[in-house]
Amino acid sequence: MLLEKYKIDGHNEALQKAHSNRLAYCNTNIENAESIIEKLVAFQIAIPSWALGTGGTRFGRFSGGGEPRSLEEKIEDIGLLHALNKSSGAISLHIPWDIPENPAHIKALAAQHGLKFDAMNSNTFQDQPGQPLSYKFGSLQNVNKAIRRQAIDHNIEVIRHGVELGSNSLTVWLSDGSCFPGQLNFREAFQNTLSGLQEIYKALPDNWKIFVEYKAYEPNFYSTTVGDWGQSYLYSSKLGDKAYTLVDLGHHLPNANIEQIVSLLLMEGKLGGFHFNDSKYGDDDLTTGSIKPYQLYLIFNELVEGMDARGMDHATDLGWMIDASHNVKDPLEDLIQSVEAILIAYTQALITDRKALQEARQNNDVVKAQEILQHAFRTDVRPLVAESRLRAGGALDPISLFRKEKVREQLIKNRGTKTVATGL
Ligand SMILES: [Mn+2]
Repeated sequence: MLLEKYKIDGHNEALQKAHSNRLAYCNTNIENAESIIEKLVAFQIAIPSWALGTGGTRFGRFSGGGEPRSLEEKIEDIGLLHALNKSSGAISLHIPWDIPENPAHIKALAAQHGLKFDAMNSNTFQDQPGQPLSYKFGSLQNVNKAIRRQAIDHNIEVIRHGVELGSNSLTVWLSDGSCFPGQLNFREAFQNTLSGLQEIYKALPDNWKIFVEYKAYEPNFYSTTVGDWGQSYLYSSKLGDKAYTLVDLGHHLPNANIEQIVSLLLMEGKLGGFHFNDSKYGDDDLTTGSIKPYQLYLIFNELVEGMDARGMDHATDLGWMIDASHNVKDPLEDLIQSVEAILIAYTQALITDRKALQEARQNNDVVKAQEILQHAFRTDVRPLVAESRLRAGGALDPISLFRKEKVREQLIKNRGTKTVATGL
């Protein structure tokens, strides 16, 4: 289904007066509001194809109905999302869940919805039907050369699909590791993984990047072969200039200082991409900003500061993606919430008074430094985010419009109540 422009316009007209009042008040406290709005309009967050259904659980899945049944319907859903918020103009595909049978058609369909193809994701953490060799004991790290070869070939095939769609990056997340002491020789697992990644790296087109994603634990509970940012950095450094570390917010041990990790990776020019989500305990894949919004702000504060220090373009020089999905919300409403939380944290980072912060640091004025950060975090910047949506042609209040237009009810009518989208 499509959300007609006149419906968005009607919704915005009804809310315009109240919005203008809030925006005027907001602007009295923010000096560079215009340039912030421009940056927000440019900032796009890729939506993963696996976030459009309920899931994110290792146990039961409870479909909310109307889930997309095909890649075409996934693109349609992200198109709906993008029509509402104008900040979700990219899709991140997972192979083999979303193999494009007819790439030219898929590319054209995405373009109709204003969507680009962001990073491609390979999958060597599951066995697929008909797959000759099993990844039970790992893929690129495997002691068996033929299994390593199969995993390498799969990644090269993912690159090929991505080239056909106009993507220019590959995200590799490996579940490789061990569940018990003694199971693996750590060095051998590292070396096997490195040489596999080197072969995949060789298959990258010139303008491509490879993102090496790390994760502390799960599904392996004793060791993970790309287990933290240091290990990812080691692989990406050894691979070369096209290789970068990817930070997934849920892939750290509890209480890790993610903002510091981000800062140092940026300093070294090795931060490539980002997976947004939130968590209370582990890799919970909850809605971004739902549990620790202050941490999200602190991360964005380092991102903005570190990118500015290197003269990077906020919108294009890192891969911004959501990686979340769960069982109890409408997936599209959930994604609207995640994108909003990301844009709020980004805006708060943009209004942070860096000059004053630098002065406070220079004077070892710890109280002042904290005041500066918390002032930005406690500023209600939602009117600026809404204004950027309005200017880009989106809805002032996407969730209320989604509900008023009964989008989910229509999707259920078209697709049925029992549909289940591919994903975890
Ligand atoms: Mn991830």
